[in-house]
Order: sequence, then C-alpha cells, then structure tokens
Amino acid sequence: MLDKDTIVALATSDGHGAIAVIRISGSEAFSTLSNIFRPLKKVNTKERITLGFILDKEERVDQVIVTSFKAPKSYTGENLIEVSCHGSPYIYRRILHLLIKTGIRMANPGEFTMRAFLNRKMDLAQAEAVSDLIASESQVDYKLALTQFEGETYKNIKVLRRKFIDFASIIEISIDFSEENVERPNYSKLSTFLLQAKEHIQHLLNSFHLGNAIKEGIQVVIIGGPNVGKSTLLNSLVKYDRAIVSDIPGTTRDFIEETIFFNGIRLRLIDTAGIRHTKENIETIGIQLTYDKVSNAQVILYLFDAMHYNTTKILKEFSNIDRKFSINIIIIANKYDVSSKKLFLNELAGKYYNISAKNKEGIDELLENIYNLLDKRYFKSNTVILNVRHLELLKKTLSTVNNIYYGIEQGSTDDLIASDIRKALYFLGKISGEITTNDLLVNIFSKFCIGK
Ligand SMILES: Nc1nc2c(ncn2[C@@H]2O[C@H](COP(=O)(O)OP(=O)(O)OP(=O)(O)O)[C@@H](O)[C@H]2O)c(=O)[nH]1
Ligand SMILES: [Mg+2]
Repeated sequence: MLDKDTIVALATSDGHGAIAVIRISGSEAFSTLSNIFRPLKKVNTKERITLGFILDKEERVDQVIVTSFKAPKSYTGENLIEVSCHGSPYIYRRILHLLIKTGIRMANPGEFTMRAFLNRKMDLAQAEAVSDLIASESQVDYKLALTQFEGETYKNIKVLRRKFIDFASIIEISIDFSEENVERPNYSKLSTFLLQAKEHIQHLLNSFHLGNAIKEGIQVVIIGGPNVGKSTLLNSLVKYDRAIVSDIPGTTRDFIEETIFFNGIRLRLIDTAGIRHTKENIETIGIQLTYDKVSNAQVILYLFDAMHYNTTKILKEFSNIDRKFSINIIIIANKYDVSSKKLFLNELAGKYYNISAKNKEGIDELLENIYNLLDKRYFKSNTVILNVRHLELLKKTLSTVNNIYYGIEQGSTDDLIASDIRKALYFLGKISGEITTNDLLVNIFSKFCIGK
C-alpha cells in the first residue's frame, strides 16, 4: 500500500507570502535536492538547517533555507526536506518545476499524512484530525481538533478494543480446546464490561451532534412579525449593514446568513422573512424557508415591536414554536428607544429582553444570553467525535455490543459470541486504522489539500 516514490508539494498556501515552504519526502529526497541546491558553506552533516542557493544550471533561482529530517525522525517517517524560499508564486513554481525535472513526482492530496499513518507516526483518527486542525477558524474549533489530534477521544476506543481481544482469545481457546481442562470464559465479567462499553459508546454518539454544531457553527435564527426590526438586529450583531432595512413590511424575502464569533464560538446568524399570513407567492416561500430554518436552529431570537404588540399573540407563537421544536427561545422587545419606557409584561416576566436594535442597545447582553443558553459540556470535553465515518462505525459497534450482551443473557453458544466479538473488533479497528483497506485510505486522504 505504501508507495515508494519520492514526492514533492508546496506545503504553504498558494499565493504571495513572506516565505513559501516546499516539502519533499521519500528515500530520494536528499539526493534529489542535491541536484539543484548549492550550500553557502561546506555542509556539516550534523546540522539540520542549511543556507544556500537553488540553481537552474548555473543561474541562481533563489536563496533558500533547507531543513532536513532523516528517516524515521520526520513527519512522514521517511527522509524529508523542507525548502523555505521567498514567497513568490513565480519562485516556488520554478523550484517545483526543477524538482519534478529531476524525476520525482507531485504528491497527491493528503499523501504526506497518509505516509505518516502508514509509517505508524500517527493513527488514522489522528491523521484525519490533521485536516480539521488546518481548517479550524475559531478557538473552540481549534481545541476540538487538537483533542482529536492528540488522540484523547480514541485512547478509550483502543482500551475497549484491547479488552475485547482479551475476551475473544479466552473464548476462542475454550472453543478450540473444549475437550481439555482449559479456563471457561467468564461471561458475567464480559457482561459487566459490555455495559460499560455501551455507556461509553453512547456518550461518544451523543457528543457527535454537539461536536458538529460547534464545528459548523451554532445556528441562531431571528424570527418575528414583519417590520419588527429583525434585519436591523442582524446588522447590529454583525456590526455592518448586511441586510436591507426599510419600514415597508415584507422587506426580507429570502433568508440572510452571516457568521460571527463570540467567546471563541462560531454563531451562524440567520435573518428571515417575517412570519405572517400572506397570499403573495414569493413571500409565502420566504415564510416557509423561515420554518425550515427554525427546525434546524439551536437558538431562536423571537422579536416583537415594543410599540405595537399583542401579548396573547406573542405567547401563542412562543408556545407553538416551543411545542413544535423544543429549541432555546429568547423573546426580545425591540425599539424600546421609542416606546416610552422599557416594557414590563407580567405574562412574559423573566422571559424577554428589551433592546434597541437601531441604537445598538442591549446587543452585548443579548450575545451573553445566547452564550449562556448553550450546552457547554462538550466545549471542554476531550471525548467528542466529529467524524461521520467514526459515527457510523460506532453505531455498528453499539448494535454488535447489544447483540453480544443479549446473546449471553439468552445462553448463546461460544461460537456465536466469539463471532460477534470479532465483528465489534473489526468496527473499532477501522476507526483507529488498525484495520484498513486501500479504498478507505484513498477516500480519507483525497479530501486533504495537496502538500499535507
Ligand atoms: N426606533 C427604532 N426603529 C427601529 C429599530 N429597529 C428597527 N427599526 C426600524 O423598523 C423598520 C423595520 O426594520 P427592519 O429591520 O427592516 O425590520 P424587519 O423585521 O427585518 O422587517 P421585514 O424584513 O420586512 O420583515 C425600519 O424602519 C427600521 O429602521 C429600533 O430599535 N428602534
Ligand atoms: Mg428584514
């Protein structure tokens, strides 16, 4: 499965920058570079970092710094070189071209990390976390990716797998040597372990929904009647005029989405068409879209106009949404700058906030309130799964664990139990990469960027 070609790619992003880094990995890495590199001083073999020139025949292309990592002490576990050149696309493309001309080839997407996995520098779950780490845009994204990369989530999976192996071997021995006087499997011990395993896997499955909400962003949807100031609130939250605001009811037809970060968390704010009964086609579509967005939201901001409102209607809509979607809802009385005083509605006591979207009053408090509503258990947890592949495998493991558990309860044969344990081992092994197929690896690593 491990391709022996020496490969090269740009490791930094394409475009102008202070420096660009070109990475070469494979047994021919050092000899390849020596064809086009002249050190400034005589090379001391103990030194890892060398200053010198990349040459195209005798022409100096660029002054570069070469960092060498001898196998197996490198990211890929192979001989690896990083050439840091000046960050001009013309320069790094010319160097890449010179390297390809010496006979090495361009790396496929994710090929460096795939080699790191195949050379046992990291397990599969860690390798997959590398791409999340690169893609992270907020503090919370980053922390999640880091815990995945450091393998915390998967340590327990490996422990589970090892315990299954222990049980499997005792059962297999007892099957093979049933005539002889060998230890019988201790099924009550296995049952206790299965209950713990079930709990642990269930916890990981539960973490997926929230883990992904964090990664994709917490969806915060602004709803309310026409003209109550939904678009104005969106603009105040994103701090620029993103949505059109006007005093004509029905201004927003389609929904408008913008991302902001608050306390390191990505919030995806969505402004919608006002909810009202209308015969106009386009507006009806907008209102339908609002309902769709509400059903996927984590937080709803329900806005009403402090000058014109009907408490009975607000309460009715509030309980409708609450009943239908059971989502966190924040009720907001907007435009309090023009209402004579801050509203106090007995019926809604403790459930709503006064703001002025137009004058940006109450906005920071509103953000704090949104943040306080979020379930932050998983933000700091180091056992969160983010990966759909892992989710599917864990679901299969859980159902197999259930089968083993009930099998034991119903006095199933050693053979059947052993075969189910092998199944669980197979699913768990596919998460960590202890069991892989070429197709699986190609599928995972092809999603990476080139140079990683
Ligand atoms: N005085 C005052 N006026 C506001 C406030 N917020 C919004 N408005 C005004 O209310 C009108 C409607 O604002 P929009 O933000 O377009 O309202 P909307 O809810 O998005 O309306 P539709 O998209 O039509 O459903 C505009 O004239 C705004 O300037 C506020 O806090 N105070
Ligand atoms: Mg609007």
